[in-house]
Amino acid sequence: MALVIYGMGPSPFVRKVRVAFVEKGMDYTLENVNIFPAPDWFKEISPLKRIPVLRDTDRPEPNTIPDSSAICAYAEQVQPTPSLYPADGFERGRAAWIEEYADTEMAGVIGLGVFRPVALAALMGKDIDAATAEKTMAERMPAIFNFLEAELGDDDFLVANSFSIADISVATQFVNLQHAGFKPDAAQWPKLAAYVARMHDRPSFKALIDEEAALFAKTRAA
Ligand SMILES: N[C@@H](CCC(=O)N[C@@H](CS)C(=O)NCC(=O)O)C(=O)O
Repeated sequence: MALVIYGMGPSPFVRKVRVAFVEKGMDYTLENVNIFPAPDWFKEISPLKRIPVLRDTDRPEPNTIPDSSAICAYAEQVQPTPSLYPADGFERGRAAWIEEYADTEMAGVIGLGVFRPVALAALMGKDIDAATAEKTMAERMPAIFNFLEAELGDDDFLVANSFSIADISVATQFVNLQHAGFKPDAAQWPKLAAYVARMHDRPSFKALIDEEAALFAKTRAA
């Protein structure tokens, strides 16, 4: 199987798919696509003009799947082990809920309120809007941190106390927060802060975080 992921490194959704593939030991090639604006050929395989899109070149066309959740579900089917979805039906539903929470609520608040005004602005050579990021951290992020701290309880992972798509989906959003220079305060959210550090220490995340940190450092130095 030859798998191509179309996307850009700093996208949390592209990272989510790349981490899932690495955790499953699946090889892939990343093909960079700049979506600002999306080229015409890309719009044909991504009607919502969003990244990531997967192409399985071993299949006849149409051989593409857009959307990180759809791509990860496909990966689970073609490479069932290690599984990233709880075996128990109810827990699988919980994992899907946490994935959705990360992909909508966290991505919206972190993406628009923190990552874009600070890290993406720097990457694109635009003025940094630190005030918007600080306001989001003060007014919007505490509810997210509170929710995740409570969900974790005394467990190491978010659902069924084992590593799953829920952890990948949440932890990838925290990478974008970190690129903007923010993380949960360990004094206020100790379990969440330790959890995020643990997730980002997994080889699958660490390799990408290091790769992306170099990109942001290069931009700052330019
Ligand atoms: N639900 C989609 C969201 C993907 C998404 O929003 N990607 C962003 C980049 S992080 C994008 O392509 N934005 C371009 C746009 O909205 O025009 C997924 O899970 O893949």
